[in-house]
Amino acid sequence: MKTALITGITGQDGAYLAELLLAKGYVVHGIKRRTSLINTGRIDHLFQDPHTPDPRLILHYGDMTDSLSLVRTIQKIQPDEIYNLAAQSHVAVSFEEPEYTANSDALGPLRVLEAIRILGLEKKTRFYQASTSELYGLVQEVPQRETTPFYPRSPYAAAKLYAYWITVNYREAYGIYACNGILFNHESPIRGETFVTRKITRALARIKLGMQDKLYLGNLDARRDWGHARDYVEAQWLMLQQDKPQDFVIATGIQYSVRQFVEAAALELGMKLRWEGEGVNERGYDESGRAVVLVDPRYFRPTEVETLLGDASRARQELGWTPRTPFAELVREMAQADLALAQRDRLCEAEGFQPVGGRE
Ligand code: NDP
Ligand code: GDR
Repeated sequence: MKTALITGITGQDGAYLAELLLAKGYVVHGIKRRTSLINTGRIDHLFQDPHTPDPRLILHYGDMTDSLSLVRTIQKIQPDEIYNLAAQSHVAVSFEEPEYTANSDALGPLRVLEAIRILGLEKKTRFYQASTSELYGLVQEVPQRETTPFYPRSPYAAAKLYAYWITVNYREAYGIYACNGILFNHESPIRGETFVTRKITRALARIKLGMQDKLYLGNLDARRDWGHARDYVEAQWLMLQQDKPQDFVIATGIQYSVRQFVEAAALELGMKLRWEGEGVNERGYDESGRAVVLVDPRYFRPTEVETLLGDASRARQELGWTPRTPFAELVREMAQADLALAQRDRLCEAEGFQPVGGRE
């Protein structure tokens, strides 16, 4: 029975990966940070009472900015595999919190790699680093593959660039089985609510039910290669099962604009959106002429990544990995899940209860 440690287990990918590894028979440990409200909602369905004998999902308090907690947990668990998913993962927020982003996203992975070394686990523990298509930033080649030069465009991407290279360096310097998954955007019904796809499906569902009247977005022309998180965590696992460690691009090879995502979600929810004009004044109107989608420059980024498109040929050839969920299915799953949540919230409100959740 293999033992895995997932940092960032309470996040989108952490939840899908924990589910996958438990299904494969792993003992799964996760690091969660202290928060003032319990935030294990995404993994509650996997919860195992720690009082039962030999639970297979065990959570530990820790933080990517706290070396001691990382060393202590890794020493205790002696994991076969570490999936380093924890990060301040919001690109726009990284412009507001650049130092914290560097601490958690750049130095965090260094701390984990150094813990493997300090504890003498170089030959035992395999390491996965959650690298990102944001590394390509101002793109130098289309589509982007493992050999495409990087050009980061945010404090987040710059921090992830350090993490990418420190992973390569510890592989070469100390012989650690360490690899980077260069994952393009991947989404799901449990995507954080302030990433654009989830923001769109959540808002349109609420607009449809009359619980909200507007959706403010930033750059509608940004293009992304969007896949499903469920498919992408499988690639993370596959990367740690090979004979030799390598870095892989994980992507669908198809891109859509933010505007196209809005249109696909509206179609799925049976809402007709009419687009008018060009540029920042552009608005979407519903059938009765009500403005629904508006551009708010507050959501523009100081430096933007306009377009990303991945080529996952190496993953297909060497890992046998291909994405399974087409774009329309991803949008459908997200829109229907958010419609169900909006219906629940509306029922709560009608009965005089405050729905759970917060606001951006
Ligand atoms: P999420 O934002 O959903 O999850 C991030 C996780 O990291 C959460 O569990 C969060 O905890 C935890 N975390 C954040 N800061 C710290 C810290 N200082 N110490 C400990 N834990 C921390 O991200 P995703 O699941 O979407 O992404 C997983 C990883 O993959 C991230 O590193 C992200 O940068 C990277 N990535 C994501 C892509 C995507 O499209 N989803 C694409 C490419 C890379 P909490 O729940 O308390 O906030
Ligand atoms: P991204 O995802 O920055 O690609 O990072 P996000 O969904 O935040 O933005 C995608 C694109 O949409 C544009 N956009 C908006 N974005 C947000 N969040 N809110 C808006 O209102 C809005 N309007 C337009 C953005 O400008 C951008 O061009 C995600 C994260 O998961 C990272 O951690 C990961 O590394 C990359 O994907 C790959």
